Amino acid sequence: MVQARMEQALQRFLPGSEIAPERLHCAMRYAVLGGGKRVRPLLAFAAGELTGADPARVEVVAAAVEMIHAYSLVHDDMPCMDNDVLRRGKPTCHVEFDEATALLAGDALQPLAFQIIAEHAVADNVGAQIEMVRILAAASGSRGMAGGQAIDLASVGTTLSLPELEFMHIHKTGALIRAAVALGARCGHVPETGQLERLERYANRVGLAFQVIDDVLDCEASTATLGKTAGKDAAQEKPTYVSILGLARARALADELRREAQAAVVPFGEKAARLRELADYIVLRKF
Ligand code: GRG
Repeated sequence: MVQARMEQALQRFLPGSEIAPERLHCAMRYAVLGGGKRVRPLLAFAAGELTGADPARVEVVAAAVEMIHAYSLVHDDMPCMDNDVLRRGKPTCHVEFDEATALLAGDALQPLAFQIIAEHAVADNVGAQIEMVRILAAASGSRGMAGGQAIDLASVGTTLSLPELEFMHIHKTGALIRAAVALGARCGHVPETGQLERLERYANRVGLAFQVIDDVLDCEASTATLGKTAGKDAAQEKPTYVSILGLARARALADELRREAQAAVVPFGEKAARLRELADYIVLRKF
């Protein structure tokens, strides 16, 4: 099972809590281990299945993506951003430790992601491996996730059009999801251009569907089910798919995105079965 395998891999890649500086390493482990749906690793493994990738390679890139994801959650939860106290059913990192330690834990998780990709042979040649580092860097930076977060912070209390909302989420949530698929696939036989385009279309639709459902669940699910504070978007006057479309149309949009994602990988046949299943999971999930 991918989740169990990832837990073991992440345990291994993260510095032990007995290694100095112990408090920082404890905070990094706290942020990454023992929680989370591991959606991005699941996507990386499914994309790797499509290209016949060695799971030992996929494990490395999936762990790297998950470290970037965990760092983003730690920073997002801090008082200067979303200011939340609950994440994955536990106190957020800055509540459990302190703000400076949480900031540093995020800061240290980010380079560790690139370090593990650099230290393991995840591709057949150095050029392909550097390209994988580039993909993760671009997805995380100002024209990827961090840029999307900046747009998100600036949008509080404003109204966004649907295309503006989509632009924000293609960056904030979508960039790392697309990177997970791209990196997982590149651990195997590098797909031809047409195949890569299909995979990118799949990842783009799944990334948006993930966010639409995140917005829906923020309205419909409880804090206990989500393991994070529910109802925050409305309380903070954030523009969301639900605030723009309403619940029913937001769900319908997620379903349309799911069907588009699945259609994009039909030509791959059985090799894409896991990717199609994950599109279902992302839209039908309850938390
Ligand atoms: C601080 C640079 C920086 C970026 C933060 C990802 C992000 C950007 C903020 C998280 C806040 C949020 C609600 C984002 C929308 C969707 C999302 C990424 C949810 C959390 O991801 P899940 O559901 O979390 O995969 P788990 O805990 O399951 O890993």
